[in-house]
Amino acid sequence: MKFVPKAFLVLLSAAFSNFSVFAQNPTVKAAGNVTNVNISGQQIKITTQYAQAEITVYSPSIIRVRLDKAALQPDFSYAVIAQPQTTKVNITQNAAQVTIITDSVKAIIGKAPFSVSFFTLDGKSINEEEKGLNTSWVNESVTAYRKMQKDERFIGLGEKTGPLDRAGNGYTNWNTDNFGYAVGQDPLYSTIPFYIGIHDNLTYGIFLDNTYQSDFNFGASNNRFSSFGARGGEMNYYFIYHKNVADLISSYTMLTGRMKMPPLWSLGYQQNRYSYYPETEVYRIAQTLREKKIPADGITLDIHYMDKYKVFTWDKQRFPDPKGMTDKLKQMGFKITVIVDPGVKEEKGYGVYERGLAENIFVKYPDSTNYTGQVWPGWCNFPDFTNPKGRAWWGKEINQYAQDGVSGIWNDMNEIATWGQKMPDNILFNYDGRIASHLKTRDVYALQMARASYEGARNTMNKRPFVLTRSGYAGLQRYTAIWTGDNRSEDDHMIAGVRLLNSLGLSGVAFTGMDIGGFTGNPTSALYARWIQIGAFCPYFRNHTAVNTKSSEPWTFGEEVMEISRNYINLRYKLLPYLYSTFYEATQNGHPVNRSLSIDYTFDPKIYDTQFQNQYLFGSAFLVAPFESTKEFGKVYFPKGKWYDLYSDNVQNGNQEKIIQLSLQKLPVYVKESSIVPMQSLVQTTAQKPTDTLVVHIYKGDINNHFVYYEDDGESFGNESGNFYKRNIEFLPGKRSIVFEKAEGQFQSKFNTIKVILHGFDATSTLKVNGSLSKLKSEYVSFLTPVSTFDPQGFANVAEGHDSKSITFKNDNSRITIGF
Ligand code: NBV
Repeated sequence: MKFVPKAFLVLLSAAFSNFSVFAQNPTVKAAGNVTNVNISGQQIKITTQYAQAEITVYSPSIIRVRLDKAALQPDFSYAVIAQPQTTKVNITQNAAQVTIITDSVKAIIGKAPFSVSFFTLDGKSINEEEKGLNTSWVNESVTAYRKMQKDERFIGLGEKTGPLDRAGNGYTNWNTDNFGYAVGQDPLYSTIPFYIGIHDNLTYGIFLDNTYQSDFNFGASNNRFSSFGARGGEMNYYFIYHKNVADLISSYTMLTGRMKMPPLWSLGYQQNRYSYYPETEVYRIAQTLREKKIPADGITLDIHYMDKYKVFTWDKQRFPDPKGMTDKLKQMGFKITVIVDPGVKEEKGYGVYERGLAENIFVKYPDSTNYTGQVWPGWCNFPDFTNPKGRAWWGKEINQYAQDGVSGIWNDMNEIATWGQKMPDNILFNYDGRIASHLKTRDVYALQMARASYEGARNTMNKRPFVLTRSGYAGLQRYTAIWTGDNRSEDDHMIAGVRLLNSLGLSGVAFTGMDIGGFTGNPTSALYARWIQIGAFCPYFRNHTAVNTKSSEPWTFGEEVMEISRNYINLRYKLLPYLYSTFYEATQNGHPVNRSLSIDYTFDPKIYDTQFQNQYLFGSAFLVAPFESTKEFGKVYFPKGKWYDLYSDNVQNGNQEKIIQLSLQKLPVYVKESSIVPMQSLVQTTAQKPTDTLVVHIYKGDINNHFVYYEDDGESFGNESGNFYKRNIEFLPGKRSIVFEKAEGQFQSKFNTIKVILHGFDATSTLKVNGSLSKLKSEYVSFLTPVSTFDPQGFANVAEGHDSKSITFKNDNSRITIGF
């Protein structure tokens, strides 16, 4: 053996075997031991040997942890809008630890070395520091290592591909343009660093609010820890503890905000392609939709409407009179959404560019020259949306669209995407007065663009704007809907898309969509039909396809596919009262519209099975089982409870799997027992009034249920000051009653009559409305329209309906009790 100096051996063993000197490791640095603790109300400031920390109680269920090698910087977040709530909390300390106890959770801050772990009040471990690894830095990169719990599952993290249960996988957040992405690609377009951990009948959430490139490791290639971290900035996370996933989403959206009521028209069917032009083509699409009786509310204009792709302009050859066109389309019941890209062409005399230069709002190199990158219009400058002046300038430019009668703004390419897909690290952003590099700003750029679009549109359009974005960051739900970018016309993309929307829903974003039919390539007729069916059960329902692909309107795949498409779009329109109320719920508690089964059936291992992980609830009532269009049979898992087949009313008991025969004409959809589903008559556009009867379907079951029915004018901001109609509807099997509580709000419902349709009730039941006996009527119920123009054996069967009972009464807004 060669001679090794003793001192060196001592050092080596200190670095690798003795964790207490871990902090002195020259490559991996940690906080070291606590040297000072300062408790003030709900906040604790801590100094350690090598770091500073701040722990703040935000609510009984939310505790925030900040940690940095240097002193903590002034606090600032683009995502979090909540302030800490005054919370009853007990903070004590001894030589070894500081203990924080709220009404919901206990946090223990270890002193030697500094560590943070969370426990239930009765001492069960929820989420703990992984001893020895702790939170540490490698250069500027900071990572929190948490102990991997037995059989721990991980869900959420926003727009991430992969399985519902993310255990065993790792992910990166770095907003990226991904034309025709692979089905398992990571990262995609947007960043939501919030995930939910599940183990031992416990659920918790972690939101890492750090806008640098971030990384999450849920046990990929290791069985020791899960970790989250970022390539710069401070360790800044919110730990949330609740007994169920739904409450975790509520607390997360309490922090990062909830969506506002969308315009009703944006929930209707949207027809889109890259690109419809000139205006006669737009009229042709609108007219054909009407002629073929395919309900629709929106047409979206992609980049070819612009003059040489210059944002805030129109190609005057193709669209000589934008206002005239939007007016005419409005008369036909259509609203126009236009695409906007952040790149502003560098061109003398182009007003938008000149005004941007004058306001000095473009992103800059450190030598104060504007950064120039190439995209659709050629060489462009990029507005700094993290500069309040930049957002205000953009907002004013939106006024042009408002004047032109545009109703929606579709924010594309905002990752930022440029040709070559490489932006220099050193370009500088205002970051609301805190000058930051591209490394810190990239992942929030799109959020701030969506904000500028929302605020600009809100100020200039006088009506609720519809805003859509491709990229974003945590909190995007406050301003915008999101779609999942350039998917492919392939079966596995359709199914993966469902999981993307479900994951976004777990991460606080309710208003989500994917390109129905697929963006790149051409779908088969069967795939198109299946995708439209699924689209009818997605929050944002837009058909879209790339340039140079086949036409992709519902009528281009033959008569049968058109019938199928129409049937499901019809159903979507009839479901609007249910859907609009479900969106209202999202505005109140952040719960998504597309609900992964992990929300309600968190501890049922079956729902994570790859065979069943794509199933979801659309709102509270509908269990959707999406299958590839190529399959003839599919296996559905019915979670606990009873489930009605939407089409036949046959009842299926839960806690079991069932193989079903699939058909092109029918998407497997089931209704949960005790569900309350308000519906309306068919309309061709939300601009058309339905008949004045609200039809409320009640599915008999053994569990209590309630549904908040919500209505307003669908377009103004009056709802924000009480101009709405809200009514709690309860199904109480124990009391054998259905209760319509007194209506609340100043808005007069458009429905003068209420018809209750009873599913699964005894045909002989007698009903008492407010105590007096009422006669039930027979009712034939079919959710799909019977069609007999072709293939009577196949398709007509799909309209299979069933007999039910109904009762009708006047909607006088008073409390009504129906006894059965
Ligand atoms: O603006 C054209 C497309 C648009 O249709 C698509 O939806 C976006 O995701 N856009 C991307 C630009 C690049 C397409 C290759």
